[in-house]
Amino acid sequence: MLTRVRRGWELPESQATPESVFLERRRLIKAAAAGPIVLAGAGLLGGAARAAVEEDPSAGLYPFQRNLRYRLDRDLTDEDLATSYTNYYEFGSSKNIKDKAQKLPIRPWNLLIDGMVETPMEIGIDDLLAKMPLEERLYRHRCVEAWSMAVPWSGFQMSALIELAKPLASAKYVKMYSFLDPDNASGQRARWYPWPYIEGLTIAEANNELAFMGTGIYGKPMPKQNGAPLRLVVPWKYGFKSSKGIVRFEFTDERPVSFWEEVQGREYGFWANVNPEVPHPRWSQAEERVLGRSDKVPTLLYNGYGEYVAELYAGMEGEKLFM
Ligand SMILES: Nc1nc2c(c(=O)[nH]1)N[C@H]1C(S)=C(S)[C@@H](COP(=O)(O)O)O[C@H]1N2
Ligand SMILES: [Mo]
Repeated sequence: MLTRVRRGWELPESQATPESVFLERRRLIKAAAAGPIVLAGAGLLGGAARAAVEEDPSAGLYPFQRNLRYRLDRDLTDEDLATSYTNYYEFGSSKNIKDKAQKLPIRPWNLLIDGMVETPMEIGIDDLLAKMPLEERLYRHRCVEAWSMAVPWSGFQMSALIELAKPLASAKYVKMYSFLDPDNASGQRARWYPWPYIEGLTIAEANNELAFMGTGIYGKPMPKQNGAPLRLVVPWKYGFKSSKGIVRFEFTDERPVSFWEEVQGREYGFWANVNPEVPHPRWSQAEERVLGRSDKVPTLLYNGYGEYVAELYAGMEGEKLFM
């Protein structure tokens, strides 16, 4: 009989018990012990392996300790699927952009934090990682195209970044800019799109405990096709709000117009909260196709995260909260 030891992030949620935390810790300790040997050995590695180590100096930080507060109601999506069926229009409009995305250089990667903040700053991704409270979270992800997945994200709570940025009291929104690099991102040579990709949240949304900055997935650094080295993860909103390849956080008192809102404002709005009862103008949002499964499951209001976020929208009935 073939048996295989599952790693922590492969455990279905039903098995994510305190025991898995213990096993996770043991694995972390082992990984830490192995760390220096791996690094010392890097000098002996062949060119390709050495290049991999050099390109992502954060690799040794993974995996992060899982935060068990965030639970799933379904199994994790297969890693190969979640990292090969991806939306990233900077590299084209198909789901199969994995190879093209490898062209994007992700070091050095500097983040600009500016606008209505106490002191604007520029910080390299690795310096930022060193300052942030790193953890792993299991979240559902619901694309506006009615497919969904459930994945372990590595990263940090966005509120820690807001705290570092120190926005002024007058700032109401954080506007996120993704990279602009048409030489390496073939999709950005399509001039009819308003590059760079822009998204935004209210400061209250960004400070909600669910708002997460993703730096990795499945216990490893983020693959380029999933938005390395830094992406947003806001699981109660349609997937397009979760910008990949972010380079700038601008604090502002003006509501940002997001990429898809500018492309097609009749179909995509600023809030984009998940709601099965509000159809997209061209299709129903009542159900979703779970990647890797053939059946469909009902979509939940706020993608099932209402207990965390519904209060953010109290008294906003006039707004188009669900598109
Ligand atoms: N910069 C950028 N971010 C993006 C997109 C994009 O095209 N460009 N696509 C969005 C959409 S529509 C979805 S569903 C998610 C997909 O994330 P995944 O490929 O990691 O599943 O990324 C979002 N972030
Ligand atoms: Mo999406």
